[in-house]
Amino acid sequence: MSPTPWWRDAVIYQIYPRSFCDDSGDGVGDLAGIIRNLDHLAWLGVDALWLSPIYRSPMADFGYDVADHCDVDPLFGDLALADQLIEEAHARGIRVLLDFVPNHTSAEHPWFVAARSSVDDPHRDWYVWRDPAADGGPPNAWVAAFDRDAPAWTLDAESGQYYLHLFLPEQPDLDWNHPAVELAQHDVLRFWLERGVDGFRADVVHLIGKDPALPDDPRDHARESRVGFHFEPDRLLPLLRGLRRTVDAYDHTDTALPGERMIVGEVNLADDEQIVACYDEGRGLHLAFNFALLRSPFDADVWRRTIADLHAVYDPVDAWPTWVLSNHDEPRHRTRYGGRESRARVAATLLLTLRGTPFLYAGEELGLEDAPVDADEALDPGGRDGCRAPIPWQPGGRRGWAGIPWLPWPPDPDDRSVAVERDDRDSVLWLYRRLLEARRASPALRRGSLRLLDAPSGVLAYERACEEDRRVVVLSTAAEPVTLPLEGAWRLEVASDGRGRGMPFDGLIEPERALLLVPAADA
Ligand code: TEU
Repeated sequence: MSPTPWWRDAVIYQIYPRSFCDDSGDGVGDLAGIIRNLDHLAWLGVDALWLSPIYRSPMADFGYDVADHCDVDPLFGDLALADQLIEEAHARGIRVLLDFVPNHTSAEHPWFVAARSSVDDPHRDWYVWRDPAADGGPPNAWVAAFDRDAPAWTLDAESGQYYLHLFLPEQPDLDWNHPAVELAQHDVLRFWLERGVDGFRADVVHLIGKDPALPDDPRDHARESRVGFHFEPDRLLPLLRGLRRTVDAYDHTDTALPGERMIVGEVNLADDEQIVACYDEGRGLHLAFNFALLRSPFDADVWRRTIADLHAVYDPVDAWPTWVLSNHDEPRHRTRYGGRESRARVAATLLLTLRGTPFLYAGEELGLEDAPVDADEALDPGGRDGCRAPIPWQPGGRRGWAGIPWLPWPPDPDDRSVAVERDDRDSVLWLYRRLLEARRASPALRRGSLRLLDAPSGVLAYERACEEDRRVVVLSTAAEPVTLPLEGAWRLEVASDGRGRGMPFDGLIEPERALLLVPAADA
């Protein structure tokens, strides 16, 4: 692996295809809608895209219930459009990651249809089947995500056995203890690697290592979805090494953007040690999601502890961190912060200046909030519609969508549209563009060290350094202005509120403001 593979320097932008842009007129975002807006993403300055699933699916979990891993659902387009998207993104210097869903398939996947057809079918053991417990109920006490009152098991009347599903009954878990499952899923990776994708985001990849005994949960996790704590390294790490070998075998193969392929694992664990174990000192995942910022309040002191704790675990084994504020599963961070745009701007400055690979979620660069979706209009079984509202591209009418979108618009869709914010140099969109530009221009921000600086409560300050290149970030979540004297003379390179660019830093940090500082001599 080269000393600085692209994915250590990159800013990766998540697209939830259904909600990005509709070109076909059916009100659901599609691949043509993404292709149509690649120039905007190049203008913004992102380095890679991660597309949530685009495969054939009954859409019980909006694509995370895959019925054919090697075909594009007609809602999104077809394989030719997928090839065109990869080619046109590469032509703009943008890499493409697809979502790899290893832990489960759709109940309508041919593998499960065969498995369910007979206890003797060769595919039967590709899934997790167990006889009922002595009382006739589910084999153990595991509960499913989305509905903690529902067991993670469904009885198949035909065979009298239960099958496991850590998510919906429409999403039966594959059994990765069966070699044929591992082989089949590696074929899926090769199918897309051959088409030139640059890597994968691996959905709940920590769940594929399962002890066949399927032990009951420890008492302190009773009635809690295992997604948040399931970790069986003895079975998981060998599987991750296998995935790594398959992906690395395609490094530097012929594509417009030669270089490493990579896997970023969605490891929904909260324990830094467990997450780092999945990197396995370079033999496992290239990257893993760290959801600490996504789960923390708008609080400089919490962020400081989070950063210090993470680097104490990651740095000794050179595990390269990731950082993320929002995704398609959680309320958008601006909504989490009470709707205050100033807070979202501060968080964006933090996200794009920390040591590690930042992930953006489409729409955060516009300062979008969650769309209000009434319970009786909810479509998602996980209650996540609000953060999946359609992206407004221009003011008025259908806002750049060919059809009427599948979900309500987010608040202020005209003022928050791409076209309006592109014309407003003080917009959130321009803040993201400036931060991405500053990051790209600074080896310190892309790959430098991070040193936390002394600061009063409510203020976070850190220095990034790489050889001669240095930056300092200071931010405040405090309610009152704070003075923070710094060694040396510094100037504002980027301010979260857009004010004072190029001005000397006088040591004053105002509430809900973040400053990216460059040495005065360099400014
Ligand atoms: O998410 C796993 C996961 O942790 C979420 O289900 C989370 O627990 C829940 O959304 C909290 O609200 C991945 C995908 O990101 C998610 O969209 C899928 O629904 C899920 O796996 C199953 O594939």
